Amino acid sequence: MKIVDTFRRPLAAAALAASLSGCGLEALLVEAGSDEHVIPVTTVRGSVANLPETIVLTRPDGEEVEPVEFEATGGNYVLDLPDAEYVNARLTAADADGTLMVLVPRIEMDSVLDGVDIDTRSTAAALIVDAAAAAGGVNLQVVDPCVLGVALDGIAAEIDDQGPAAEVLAALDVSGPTAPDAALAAAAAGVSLEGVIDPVLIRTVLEVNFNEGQVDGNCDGISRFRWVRDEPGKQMYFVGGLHEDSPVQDLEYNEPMGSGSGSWTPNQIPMFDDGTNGDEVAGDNIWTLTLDLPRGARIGYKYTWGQQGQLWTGTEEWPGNQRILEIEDINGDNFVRRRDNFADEASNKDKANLNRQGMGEIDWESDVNDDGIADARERPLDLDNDCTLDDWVTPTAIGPATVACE
Ligand SMILES: [Ca+2]
Ligand SMILES: [Ca+2]
Ligand SMILES: [Ca+2]
Ligand SMILES: [Ca+2]
Repeated sequence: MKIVDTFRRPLAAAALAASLSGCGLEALLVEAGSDEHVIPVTTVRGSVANLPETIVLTRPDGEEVEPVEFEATGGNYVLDLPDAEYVNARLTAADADGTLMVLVPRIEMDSVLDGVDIDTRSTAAALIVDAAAAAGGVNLQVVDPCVLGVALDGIAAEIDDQGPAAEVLAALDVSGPTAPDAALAAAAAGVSLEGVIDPVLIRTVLEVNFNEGQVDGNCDGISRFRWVRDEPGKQMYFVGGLHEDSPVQDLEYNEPMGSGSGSWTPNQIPMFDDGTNGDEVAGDNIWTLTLDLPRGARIGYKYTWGQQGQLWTGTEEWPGNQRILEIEDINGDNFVRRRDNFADEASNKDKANLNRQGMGEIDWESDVNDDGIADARERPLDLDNDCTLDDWVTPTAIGPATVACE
């Protein structure tokens, strides 16, 4: 608790006395000096980079909390709030030149929280969180404050490391405050409000387009049924396993890829085209499998069009060779997303690769089409099937891999 001068804040004291009646604290109030009463408040302190007349606390539901007392001198402020716990609160400091803000994950009841600095840096972080919340359709009311705290720490580290968040800070127009949408979107892509990003595993979303009329890495039309028998009752399966070049060799990761027995078994691991399990659109003939794999692992894989338990012949994209993929998040969105066209033999196929710009084989570093993206990595999506990759697209049908927040 903290002493507040009741001459300056008689209303607050009266309200408090009323709220305390019945809980045994009236005696304390009566026995206090004539000009000082014991008022429990929750205090926040820190530096503030502008000259606000007051600082407003807003709860995530939009409710504004009137301060009990506010003082700012020499670039530092003390904000006394009605005694309560505040979760995912926003402090806003406005002056004639603009508005600064800070997001605070948790302010404990009857406490003094120091070091809540309000400046362009905290404002950039708040805007990035807002952009991440908007992009993910997440309301800060339901975000675990521990998760918000980790997200803010991550943004601070990214500002220090000159990552995308630093660009938001550099571009900040404090009078708004606003920042360019592209910079905000790039910084927000790395922010998870649904949980703490798993430092070991990364959500890997593998998609294969089985539509007629797709083109391969040479921009030639693909014949889906060159190696595959066109029979009714089939669906898409995935099969693969850790590659012999993988620095990670924990065999447990082979099971969900269909090679838990020690060898690849086709037509065991179904892919989804029903809008579940990370599949973005039901029934669009783009099939999805979501796996959590170790960051840095290397896998081999291919797709089969078959019936559960069917053998290789007449179901695999092509016989003999495999696709290769390094589990590395190139665009920093906490996913590895790889979309392939079924039976594309000019893409990330390791041997007998038909890309005319290559030498028939690719390795982990190959960039056969010279677009700056290694062929064995995730890549932007080709959204219009013109053989030119267009945009990185973060999956929206499923969240990233997370761990408990502590
Ligand atoms: Ca689909
Ligand atoms: Ca990614
Ligand atoms: Ca490439
Ligand atoms: Ca394109």
